[in-house]
Amino acid sequence: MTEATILDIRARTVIAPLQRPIRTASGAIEASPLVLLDVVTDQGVTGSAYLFAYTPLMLRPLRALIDQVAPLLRGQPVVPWARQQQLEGQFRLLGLQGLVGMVLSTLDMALWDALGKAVGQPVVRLLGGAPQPVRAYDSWGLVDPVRDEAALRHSVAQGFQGIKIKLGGGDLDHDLDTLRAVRRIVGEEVTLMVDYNQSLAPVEAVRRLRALEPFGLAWVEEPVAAEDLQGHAQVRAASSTPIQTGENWWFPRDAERALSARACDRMMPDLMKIGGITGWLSVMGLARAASMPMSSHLFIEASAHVLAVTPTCDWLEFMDFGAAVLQTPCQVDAQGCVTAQGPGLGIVWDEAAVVRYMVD
Ligand code: SMN
Ligand code: MG
Repeated sequence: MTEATILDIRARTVIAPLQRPIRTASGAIEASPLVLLDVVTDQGVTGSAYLFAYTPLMLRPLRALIDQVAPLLRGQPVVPWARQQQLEGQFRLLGLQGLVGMVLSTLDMALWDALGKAVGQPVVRLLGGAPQPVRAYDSWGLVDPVRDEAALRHSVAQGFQGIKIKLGGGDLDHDLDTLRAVRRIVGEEVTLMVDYNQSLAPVEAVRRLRALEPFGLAWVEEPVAAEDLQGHAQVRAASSTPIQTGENWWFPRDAERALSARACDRMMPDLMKIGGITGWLSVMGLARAASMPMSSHLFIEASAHVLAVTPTCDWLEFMDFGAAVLQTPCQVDAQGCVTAQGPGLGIVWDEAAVVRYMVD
C-alpha cells in the first residue's frame, strides 16, 4: 500500500436542525453549529469528520483557523500520529486548549476516517478490534417532566437502558421533584445519570449530592467548574454517588491531572477535545491502568469505534448533533446499543442537506 498524502483540507459551516434542542444549566443549544471537515487525499479518498462549535459565534473563527492550518498539511502523509505531533509542535508556544485543540482533534478524526476508507474497513478494525454493540444512554437536556413525558417514554421504548438528564436549572427541591417524576416515567429498570454542567459551587454541590443519594444514580456529572479539579475531588469525597467528568479535558495530560487529583470515579473524554482518536488511545490506557470506567461525549459515530477497543468501556452518550447532515446517521438498536459503522468512521455527508443548512 503506498502512503496517501494530503492534497487539501476543506471546511464548510452549517447550522443543522436538532430533533431535540438541548437546554443546560449553563446555556441552551437550539441547533447544531458544525464545521464539516474534509481531508482530500491524492488517492481519491476523502476523510471526513465534524467539529461541534457549541455556538454559531465560533463557526467563522474555526473555519478561518482551518484555512490557516491547511497549507501546513498539504503534501504531508495521511499519518494521524505524525500530523498530531507536527501540529502540537506548531502550537506548543500558544497551547493546545480551545479552538486550536478542537481543530487538531477533528483533523485527527478525519485522517483516521481517510485511513479506514482507503482500505475499505471501519476504523475499529485498524485499532485492532471489531465492530460490536456498545451500550448507549439517551442524553437529555433539562427536562420538564410534564411536557417531556411522552418523549421520555419513547426513549425507553427505543431500547435505551440508560437516560441522562441535566439538573441545576432550579434549586435543590426542583432537582428532587424532577428526578422523582423522571424515575416514575422511565421505570425502575433504566439506569439514570444526571449532569449539572459545572453550575454549582463545591459547598452547594456537596449539599445537593447528599440529597440525591437515595436515587441510586449511576453518576453525577460536572457538579462544579470542569477545571476545578480540587472542587471535584472535594465533592467526590463527600458523596457516595460516583462523580463523572472529562468532556472538558484538553488532550491526555488533562486526564492525567484529573486522575492525580482524584477528581472522578468515571471519565467521559470528548473526542474533539482529547486529541481525536489518537488522543483517546492514550487516555484509554490511563483509564485501564486506573480501572476507571470510560464513556464518550457526543460524536457518536467515532465514539462507537473507540469504545469498542476501550478496555474499561462504560457507556456511549447518545446525543446526536450530526444526524441532519449525514447519509447514514447513527442508529440505536432494540437493546439500546450502537455499533460502529464503516468504512472509516462511517461519515459521509448528505450533500443536499449540507447545502440546505450551509451558513457563511
Ligand atoms: C453537553 C454539553 C454541551 C453540549 C451538549 C451536551 C453535556 C453532555 O454536558 O454531557 O452531553
Ligand atoms: Mg456533560
